Amino acid sequence: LGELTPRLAFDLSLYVVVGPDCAGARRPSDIAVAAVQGGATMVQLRFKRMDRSRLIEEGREIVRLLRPSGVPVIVNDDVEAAVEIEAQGAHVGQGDMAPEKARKLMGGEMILGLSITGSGQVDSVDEAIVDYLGVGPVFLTATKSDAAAPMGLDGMAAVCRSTRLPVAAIGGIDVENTAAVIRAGADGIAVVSAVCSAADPRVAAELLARAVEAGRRPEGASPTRT
Ligand code: TZP
Ligand code: MG
Repeated sequence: LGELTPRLAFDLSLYVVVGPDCAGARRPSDIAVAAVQGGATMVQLRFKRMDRSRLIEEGREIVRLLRPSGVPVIVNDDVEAAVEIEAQGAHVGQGDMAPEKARKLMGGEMILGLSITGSGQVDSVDEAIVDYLGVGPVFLTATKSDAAAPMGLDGMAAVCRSTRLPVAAIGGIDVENTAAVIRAGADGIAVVSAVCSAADPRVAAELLARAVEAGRRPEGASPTRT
């Protein structure tokens, strides 16, 4: 019967990843709220090295603040924390908890994301268990010190062609290259520094959301007026 529980809806268009590392003097919750005000459609809490009680505390606060927006909050790495803070989902990497185990802990409703760093990892993904793929790094990034080699737009496009799951491209994505990433086949972009290190995270999110839209229009088409 668990398999009949419908998954929560989500939209990968602009997936903003917040962490204490990138927040500077600002609180992760301030950045998360600003990002959503600017048009983020999904928020990930990536609190590497934060002690667990603070993760739970900050996480609960962000879940509470974002609830009225309907934007899902996804917790990186710690599936149990995601359940505990009543986040909408969890995201695991290749070296983290196995998706099968994560799904058992989460139940049928919560959203589960999986990182893909190369096309060889796609075949083994169970599309009934995992809901979306985070694919990258697409470009060189200084944000993740242990990141795999960049796969480039072509590598990312190959992954997109080999899965039916929606793909959020990650790694070195900014307002300049976003449209090309979308044209290459990504359903959305996941960014850390492009929003978290911006002087104004709300404005940064707005510009990125517009760039995603631009990437979805036929090349050369002009934006529709609103
Ligand atoms: N996974 C692959 S690259 C990356 C993660 C978490 C970091 C992306 O950060 P940025 O600042 O958007 O390049
Ligand atoms: Mg991880």
